[in-house]
Amino acid sequence: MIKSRPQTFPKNFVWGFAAAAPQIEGAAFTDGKGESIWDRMARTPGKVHNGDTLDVACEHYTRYAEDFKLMRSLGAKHYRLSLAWPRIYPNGDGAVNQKGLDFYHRLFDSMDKHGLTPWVTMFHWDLPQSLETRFGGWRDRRTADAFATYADTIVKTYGDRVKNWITLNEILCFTRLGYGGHDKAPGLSCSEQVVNQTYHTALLCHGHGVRAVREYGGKGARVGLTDNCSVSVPLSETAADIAAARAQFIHDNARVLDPIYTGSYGAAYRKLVGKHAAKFEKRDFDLIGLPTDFLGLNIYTGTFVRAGKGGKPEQLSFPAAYPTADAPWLKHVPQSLYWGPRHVAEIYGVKAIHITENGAGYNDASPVKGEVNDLHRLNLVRGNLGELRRTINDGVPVKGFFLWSFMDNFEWQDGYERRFGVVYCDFKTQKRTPKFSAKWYQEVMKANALV
Ligand code: PNW
Repeated sequence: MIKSRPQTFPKNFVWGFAAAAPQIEGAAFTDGKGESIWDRMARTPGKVHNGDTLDVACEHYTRYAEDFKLMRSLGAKHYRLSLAWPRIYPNGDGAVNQKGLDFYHRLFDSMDKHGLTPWVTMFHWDLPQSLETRFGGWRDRRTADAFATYADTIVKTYGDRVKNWITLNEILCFTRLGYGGHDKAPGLSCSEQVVNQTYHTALLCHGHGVRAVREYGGKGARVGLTDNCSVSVPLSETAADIAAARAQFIHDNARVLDPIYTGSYGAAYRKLVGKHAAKFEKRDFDLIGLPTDFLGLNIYTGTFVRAGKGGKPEQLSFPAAYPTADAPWLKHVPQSLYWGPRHVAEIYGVKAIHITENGAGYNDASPVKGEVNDLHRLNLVRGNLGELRRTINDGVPVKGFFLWSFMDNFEWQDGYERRFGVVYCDFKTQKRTPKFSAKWYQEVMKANALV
């Protein structure tokens, strides 16, 4: 008999689920919540698949207790969620909405009751529409001033019960993909200089988030950014291709990770943006470069890089037959979970990394006899976790993994068709059905090992 060796993860490894307020809460205009740029976008014809809105979503606003019960029954002890800025400041700044603050008190009470530790993202794309209308949203630093007040408020209000803070989710997605002619809200096509300016406003907000946690977070508070860095994977794990992938990584991530970890716009940034650089004030970097406690990485995919002539990095395109999820950008590249963490540890000296999202988007079929067979998702995540374990075993400091997502939800421009949950959500009846992947992930968390 051959006995398999347990493929264990480190002691105290953080296992959990991830989700975000606008994608699950619904109640888009309840209890004084203000309109977000996504509420507006969803009402703009042709912008969101099927004309789907965020109005109802998973009704998590009223069903959170049963959701936490299910989450806990699956064995999770950690949950990454976001707070809705327009619930707390309906106009982004000005008067605070007490009913919004009260909702998250109830939510944290319930999490506490179910033994779930919160990891709170301050901002997950739902910018108050009023800031877009009055200031031009991320194009203008008055949005960072408003964020500073919002961050102070939430850290002061919840700091005694929330110890893990994430400032922003995926700067690229709400800056370039919102203002640079792509498919995220507010759906604008601005100049390259303006796009770089939106990044700069976001970096300022990140800095304010860190500052707020240092000032008001209390004992044991930790803070970091969640970034969806572009992950370059060496075509072969040879010295030349590894060096090329590393050079590509530095180049591709010079708008976000470089300024945060070096405290300036350095050579990599200037080379990347050329004459379209953001305007900034020197003191901005006192905020942007504030030390953080961990880095969150959302990694779903990567690109292959090889060493070309003279070692020059060459990014390879994906052939049509390359295995891909129903989300067309989600190419199956399990090694991205190895190389993403390794690059940030080697290049920026990051000492603690959390995978704050990983998962797979498919147009799953509805339950049959109470079961959802999603072997495609299960096997993809399993392959990813194998590579994550390999990077940990090589000495890369990965401390946690949050599966995206707990249940199917509003998948931005793809509406409700594209499902990322391990729990199936029937959006007509709001019935939740754990898929095969949920039951498998339950065993992984229980064993603290790949099973
Ligand atoms: C993330 N890409 O978005 C977000 O944080 C989630 O809110 C979202 O639901 C999830 O991943 C699935 O899409 C991404 O094009 C969107 O590479 C696009 C990309 C990556 C992440």
